[in-house]
Amino acid sequence: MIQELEKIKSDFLSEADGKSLDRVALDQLHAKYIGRNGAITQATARLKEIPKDQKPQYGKILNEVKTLVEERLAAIRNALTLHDSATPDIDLTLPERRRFYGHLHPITQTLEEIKSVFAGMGFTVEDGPEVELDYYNFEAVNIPKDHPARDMQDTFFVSDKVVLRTHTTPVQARTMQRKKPPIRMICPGRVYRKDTPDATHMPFFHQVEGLVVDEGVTFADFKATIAAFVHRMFGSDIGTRFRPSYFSFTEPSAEVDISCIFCHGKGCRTCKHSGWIEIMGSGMVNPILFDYAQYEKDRYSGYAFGMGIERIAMFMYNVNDLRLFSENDLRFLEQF
Ligand code: 2NL
Repeated sequence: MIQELEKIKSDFLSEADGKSLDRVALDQLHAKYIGRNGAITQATARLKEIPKDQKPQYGKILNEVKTLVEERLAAIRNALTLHDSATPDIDLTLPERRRFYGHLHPITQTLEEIKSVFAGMGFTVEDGPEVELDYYNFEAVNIPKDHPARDMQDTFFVSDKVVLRTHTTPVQARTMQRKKPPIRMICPGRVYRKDTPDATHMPFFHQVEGLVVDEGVTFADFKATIAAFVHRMFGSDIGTRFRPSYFSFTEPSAEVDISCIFCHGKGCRTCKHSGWIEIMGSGMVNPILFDYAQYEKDRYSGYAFGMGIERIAMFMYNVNDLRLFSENDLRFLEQF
């Protein structure tokens, strides 16, 4: 009986000692010696058949062998675990996983660029509400009660006296009410018009308007400021031209064109073979607006301009459908 225990011990040592075992071999050894039908488990079960006088010695050796097997198996298992965590399965030659970085929306990027150019020329950036009083959106900027722009068809009315602003002009009316000249500001923001979405119309879009009011401000100041803006925004080789136009809040009024950034005036599809692209409306501030602001009409003059950011972004990035900017399709947005 005792010899049997010695044999179990020497068998185990010859199988376990000095060999590099993997997990499968380790599990097999565990089953063979201390599993449910393992040699040591069976030897323990035979304890009751051992004559009483031999029991203490048998029990002692059995315990020694069992402890030895358990300790040895635990040591092998520890070594395997250590090995696994010290050398994880990394293939250092693999290319890194592509990471997803978010970025600014193309409209935001365009807006930030416009803001930085004007900020560089000393303009402040002003903000105002998108849900606006009829008074600031229309009345204070000389759009009279019977003007077609006030039609329910064109404007989202929240109530009789409240609208979703149709332009950022009310921000300028509010700023003039709050501050005395000199004023040198831009106001970027979202505006709303009742339009059915198509490639060139959306019920909301973004505008940047600018306003300068001081003593002795002339149209020449406006031309120089806009030429500087165009050079910084589109390139120093891009020219500007001014065409007569009409806005109720400016007099005289002008559309600003730039020489086509794609064909440099030769004529292409984007500029409809004219060599020019319209980028904004503008003019000298209609003195009627100074009455609302309680500015001295004889003392001050000013110029103002307004541009659609989507329109600018469409030219800069060569995008041909306005809807793409608000659909949030990553296949589109990821290109910027
Ligand atoms: C356009 C035309 C324009 C203005 C906006 C303005 C504001 C004040 C006084 C005078 Cl407070 N004018 N804004 C002037 C001319 C044109 O926008 O086509 N925008 C997209």
